[in-house]
Amino acid sequence: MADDILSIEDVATALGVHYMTAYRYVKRRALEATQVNGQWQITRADLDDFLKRRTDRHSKAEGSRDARRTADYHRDLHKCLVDSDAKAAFDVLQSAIDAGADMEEVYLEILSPVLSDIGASWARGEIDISVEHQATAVATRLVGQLSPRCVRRGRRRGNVLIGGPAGERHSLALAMLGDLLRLHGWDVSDLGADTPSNSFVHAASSISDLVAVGVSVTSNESLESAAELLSTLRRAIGDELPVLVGGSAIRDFDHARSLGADHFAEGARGFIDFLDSLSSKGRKASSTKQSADDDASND
Ligand code: B12
Repeated sequence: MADDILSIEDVATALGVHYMTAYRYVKRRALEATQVNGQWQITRADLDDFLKRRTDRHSKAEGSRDARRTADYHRDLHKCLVDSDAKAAFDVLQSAIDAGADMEEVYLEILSPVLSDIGASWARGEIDISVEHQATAVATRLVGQLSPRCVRRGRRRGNVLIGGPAGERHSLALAMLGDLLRLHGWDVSDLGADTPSNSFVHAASSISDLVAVGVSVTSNESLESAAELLSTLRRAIGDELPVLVGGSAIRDFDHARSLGADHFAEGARGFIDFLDSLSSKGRKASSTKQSADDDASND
């Protein structure tokens, strides 16, 4: 490639980010790129332009963030959840949004870490289980209030089915995951936690235009039922449709494989990247088919 034409790998190296992150900038059209013989190419000028816009955006957001940092939101939200004060908790998130946080940041960088801290305090015996339950009830209300904001207008990209295996009780993780996928243009059917395997199969067989299935495992207690669900799904729906396993109880790809999954993704962002890579493969396949059809009709 000429010096001023870069590949996604070059861009990832220049920005110091993972390949998939650079790929996501291209897919979201945040970074201009053109596809030549199936390879993405980025001009150095477009990369410079991307960097400039990013710096401008950051300084604008920093300036308008009324001097409150993420750590302050954590501290305030933590207090509201532990005090079971739903109204004040919502106000904390609203002020983060007013200061420029998007829904992905609110869920992944504010609400989730606070829930994690509360879970850790419970595990260390510092707070009673009743406090954790009340905090969870408030968090559930917050997600209910914020969920309608997790929409993306425009062309729908396909359906994704998510749910937890039998015995799994962490439905809030699924609710947040569903919202984050919706933000990226996917239609999501969320079966919630604790879904019997045959209900999963029923849903997977009845949803049209299904692109992938995600099995969410948060508790070690449901690893066994997750393995059972994965093998039931595989038998019932074949191996065409990708079935991913993820969630905070799944350590890595090898762990996912040991449960019988073919795919693993890390966190909601990993799921989003996985779906993006599927849709780009689909487009590549259909454009290859289109050129094959064109060649055939020219013969
Ligand atoms: C709220 C909560 C509960 C609530 C759940 C309520 C509800 N409706 O969801 C209640 C009180 C019911 C509960 C029960 C239990 N809990 Co609990 N709980 C939590 C807590 C505090 C928050 C969970 C949460 O919602 N996090 C926020 C979400 C958004 O984050 P997340 O889970 O990481 O999910 C994200 C990603 O992982 C990803 N993702 C999720 N699914 C998938 C799927 C795919 C395919 C992909 C790609 C990505 C993906 O997307 C999500 C959005 O970003 C956590 C603490 C923590 N560290 O998370 C403990 C925690 C998860 N619980 C724990 C435990 C031990 C339990 C209990 C066993 C306690 C008990 N003895 O009864 C039980 C139930 C077990 C069961 N069988 O399910 C442990 C789990 C340890 C483990 N790995 O086994 C934790 C970590 C607490 C701790 N520090 O010990 N819990």
